[in-house]
Formats: sequence, C-alpha cells, structure tokens
Amino acid sequence: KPFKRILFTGAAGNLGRRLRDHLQQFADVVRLTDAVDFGPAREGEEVMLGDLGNRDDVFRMCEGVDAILHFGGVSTEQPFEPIMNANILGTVNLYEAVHKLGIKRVVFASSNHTMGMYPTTTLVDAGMPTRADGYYGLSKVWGEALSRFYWDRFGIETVCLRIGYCFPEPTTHRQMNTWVSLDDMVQLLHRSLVVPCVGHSITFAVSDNPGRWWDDRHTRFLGYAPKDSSAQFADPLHGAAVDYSTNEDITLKFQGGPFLNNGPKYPS
Ligand code: 15L
Repeated sequence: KPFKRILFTGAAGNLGRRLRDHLQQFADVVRLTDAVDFGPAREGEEVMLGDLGNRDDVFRMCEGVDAILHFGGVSTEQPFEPIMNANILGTVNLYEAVHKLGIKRVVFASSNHTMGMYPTTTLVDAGMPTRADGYYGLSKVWGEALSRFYWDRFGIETVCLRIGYCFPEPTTHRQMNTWVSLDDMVQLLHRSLVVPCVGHSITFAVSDNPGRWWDDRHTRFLGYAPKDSSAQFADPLHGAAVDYSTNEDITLKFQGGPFLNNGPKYPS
C-alpha cells in the first residue's frame, strides 16, 4: 500500500459514504473524520469527530498521517457563515497543520462550481480564470488558491479535483454532462496519491461523457483515463437538443446550473 496512514475528512458526506470501502487500498490505516457522528470504525479504520473550523480539532485529525484526502466542509450553496467556518477557516487550519506536521500531499475536493459562471457553450479548462457561481464555489476557489500558495512557498503538493456530479444515476442533461462514476473517482484518487511530482494541479473529476464542458489537457500527466460514460444511462431529453446559447433560464445558461438559484440575493 502506498501509505501507512491517510486522513479522509468529510466521511459522513455523500462522497465519504460512497468512497469509504475503496480507501483501504491506499493505506494500512484510514482515519475518517467528520463534524457529525457516522458510527464506529471498521477494521483498518480510525474514526474521529471534529470541527474543521477548530484549529485544535484539525491538528488532532492530521497528527501522524502521511497524506490527506480533504473532502470535509459545506458541499452546497448556503449562507456565508457556515461556509466561512468549514471551508475558509477549515482549509486555513488544515494547511497550517499540514505544514507544521510535515505532511507532503493533499488531495483537495474542489468543485466544478469554481467555474459555474462560464456559459454552458464554453469549453472550460483549468488554465482559465475562475468564475465561481456563489459563496460555495468561491470557497473552493479559496481552497485552490491557498493550496497553490502552500506549494509555491513551502513545496506541499496538492491535487485539486473539480468534481462533477458524483451520484449513482444522472437524470438531467446537466447531470449527464457532468457525471463522474464512483470507479472513475477512485481511479482519480489513486492517481492523485501515487503519481510522483504533482506539484499544484487542478483537474476535473468527470467521466468520459458525451458533450463535456471540461477539458483536462493541463493534467494529462496524472494518467487519469475514465472508464465510464453517462451514455450508459437513458437520455433525459430523448434525443432532443438543448439550445443553450439563447436560453434565458440561468440554470441552463451557466455551467453551475441549479446552484445559481441559491446564491447571494439582493433586493431588486
Ligand atoms: C458540488 O460541488 C456538490 O458538492 C455536489 O453535491 C453536486 O451537486 C455537484 O457539485 C454538482 O455540480 O452537481
């Protein structure tokens, strides 16, 4: 196994619960953490509860680990307060711990919502400026920028995964386009952990779907080769085309989709 002990934050979340059984291949001991109770440890696991916004909790979580899969934090558009605590302060605490404890590599669960204000007619790659679609996407932009600073200044490696729609079955056109299978996600975690010299990298976690909005040309060196495609699911549009360019519905016009309905609101 590549590591003795790894930390996975956010074990009670959607991805935490789905990935849990696939993490053993990466380390002798998998330390799972979350802010909310998710039951006892199984064989080869350690369980810890803690708040990412609490520095002491985060140092405790990171103590003695060789690498981190940072999936903890708020995962949807919400008021700024909870996002500030878990995603902004949480990443500050995490990287301080990573630096002080000499941990060499982090895989950061970023999101496609860092780019959610790009029109659905644009092919996006990781070299383009970020265009977040709300506080949640902005907090992921912060995590990407913070991790880049820790690479530039201290040589700590991070792979930022801009994850798409990782649920068992896509049912809307957007979900079909942005879907990532669990197996492809696991492959990407594996590549992100074992490929030597990843530096600071940003890549899209998406399967080989038809009509993708995202191009991974900057991170081919990771050797990620998606095996799945949403083409295996029934087409929600039954073959009909969507004319994105003239659509006035913001959830169709921009890549962030339904997240755009929940962003900061101002009186009109
Ligand atoms: C995300 O970043 C969310 O965490 C996830 O729950 C999905 O909704 C995904 O984006 C998406 O864009 O579908």
